[in-house]
Amino acid sequence: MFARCLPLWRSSATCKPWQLGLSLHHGWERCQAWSCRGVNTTAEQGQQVSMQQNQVLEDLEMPVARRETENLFQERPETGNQYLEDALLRSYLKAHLPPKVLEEVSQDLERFGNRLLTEVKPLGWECELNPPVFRQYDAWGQRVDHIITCSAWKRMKEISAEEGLIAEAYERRYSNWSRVHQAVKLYLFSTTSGGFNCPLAMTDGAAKVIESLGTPASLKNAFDHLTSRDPKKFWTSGQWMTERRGGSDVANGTETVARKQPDGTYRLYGFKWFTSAADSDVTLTLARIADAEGHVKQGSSGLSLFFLKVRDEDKKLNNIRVQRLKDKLGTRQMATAELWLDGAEAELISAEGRGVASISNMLNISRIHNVIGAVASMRRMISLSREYALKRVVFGKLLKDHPLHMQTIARMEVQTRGAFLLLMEIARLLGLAETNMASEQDQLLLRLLVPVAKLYTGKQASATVIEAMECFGGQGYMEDTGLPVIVRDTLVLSIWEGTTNILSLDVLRSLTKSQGQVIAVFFSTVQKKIELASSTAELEPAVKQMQAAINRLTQFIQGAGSKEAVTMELAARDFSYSLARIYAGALLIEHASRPDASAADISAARRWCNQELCPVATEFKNSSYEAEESLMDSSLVYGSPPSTSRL
Ligand code: UCC
Repeated sequence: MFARCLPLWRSSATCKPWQLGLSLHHGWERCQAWSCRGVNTTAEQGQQVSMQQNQVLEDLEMPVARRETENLFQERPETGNQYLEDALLRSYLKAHLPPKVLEEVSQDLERFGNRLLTEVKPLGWECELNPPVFRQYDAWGQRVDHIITCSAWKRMKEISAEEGLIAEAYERRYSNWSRVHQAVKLYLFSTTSGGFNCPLAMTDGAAKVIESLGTPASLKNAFDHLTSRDPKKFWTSGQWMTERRGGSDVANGTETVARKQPDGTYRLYGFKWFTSAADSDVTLTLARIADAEGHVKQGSSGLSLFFLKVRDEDKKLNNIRVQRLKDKLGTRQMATAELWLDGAEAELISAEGRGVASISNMLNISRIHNVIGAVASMRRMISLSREYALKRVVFGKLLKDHPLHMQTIARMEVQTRGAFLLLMEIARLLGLAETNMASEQDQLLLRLLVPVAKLYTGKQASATVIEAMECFGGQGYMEDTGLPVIVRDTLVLSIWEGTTNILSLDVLRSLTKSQGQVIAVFFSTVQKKIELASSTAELEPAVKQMQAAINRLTQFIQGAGSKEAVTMELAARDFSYSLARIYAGALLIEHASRPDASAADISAARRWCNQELCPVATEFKNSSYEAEESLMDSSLVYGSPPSTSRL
């Protein structure tokens, strides 16, 4: 059938009435008549062709010589209120929030959606056009190290405070639902924020660390600033973790030394190689405390956590020198700098040697923000693609009437739905944990799902935004459409806050630390969620696929348990992907089991479950994690058995 269709479809595709000298509408009808049923537009769909499309087609009918210009004119895809246009988001909130909370939150989100459209979006573009500038010396040769940001960036900071983008999570006016409310606002804000989502991620992380330390008196003022709704009072925080020796192996790469002062404060000396949002007011950072002889302890247990203000009351840098701004592929709106700490005054805020464990509270929050950014980018690109498909005419019909094009967007939609529900699940669990309503199981699940979701959605987002860019043809590649900005800014999501492999190892860390309890909770939760589908016949195939995946995952875990530790390390990535796909599948099934679930909800769950849900079991069966295969990995990379001296 397909083979028969193809030449006909191709002839339809190349049917250009103006070239044939036919009346356009007759030519159009002929194209229609040639088309294959189910592949091309039906007569009924043809009637829906808008006035706008007719206009486009009439323009094309005009002989070239009479056209004023031969430029390519296309309609700009315009989206409306992001909250109102997001059916999945609205149905999620409706399904989960208590009615009173839903009413208030919906009103806030609708209002915020309008503000994003009218006020924030143009500011975001201004941030892109006016990236930060570094001025090292003033006109008279004085070293000043000024990072100059544009007015729109400053306005983003004020708007973030006014909207309570951090405050919402700490005021907890909606109790355990406050985190969901905050996450949704950040999700809506993300792609129009002009990169301001980055400082917000770290600000939230810093507030979380301070709160988890019991908000000590010395940090109360900082906490109030970080969680303020007053634009004049609101502070943002940095997170200075990366040094010259790299950003992953923090335990061995951190060289910064902290020297204790007679008044009990510390002075930090070292070089921070990658400090995002370097214009922030305060920061958290790691350093090794030197003893009386100046010796420091190496490794993770030598690291402690410090809080410091970047500038003093007179706006002078706190014994910090800016070496240069980083020249990044994306997130260019935001100043990332290399900084020398040359005696920066700091306060020790963790127990000595507990730096990594203490900053992990910040990492987990900024990783959740990373998930927010990933889902937001996917949703934004799909919204724009969807809108464009309603306007763009190719081969005689709107893109939306090309089934292959719709299939492409629908596949992205399924991925985005899975990612979105993962995000909401994490926000829900975090909200429970922060209001003492989380069971031990909830807390374990949260610990597991943060790295799982971060690593998985980061990859999904990169793939999705690139696919979506293609939906605009060459226009998607044009800088001034704004689409490449979203693509660039998305590509970092699988890198910062821990790369995919580092996060996969963190998944293993959560297993080891809980002595396997996290995985038991994972299985029981997934099982409960898919049982909800028992009365929805259309979900039966999806449930079967999930059940099979769960069995395969169980077999893998049992099988891997009898192997050397290297097996789990080699399997970490595939294992994490399996957890992500199975858990997102369970969430999609849960969402599709609601009495008022739509056909699209059911279809999304079914389609999600059609993919390979448990890649780790397949690769285990292929012996991919055996020692010989590991050696072969190196041979494939280097062309011959690797010499130990070179590696
Ligand atoms: O800073 C960066 C850019 C900022 C921009 C942010 C913008 C985000 C915007 C998003 C919006 C769109 S990038 C910096 C990125 N760097 C990282 O993410 C670090 C990656 N490396 C790791 O995560 C490593 O795996 C380390 C640093 C955690 C490994 O350190 P250790 O010391 O070798 O690991 P240990 O010994 O396993 O862990 C030390 C302690 C343990 O606790 P105890 O001692 O009680 O057993 C661990 O359980 O820390 C605990 N721990 C954790 N706890 C480690 N990780 C975690 C965790 N994730 N959650 C809870």
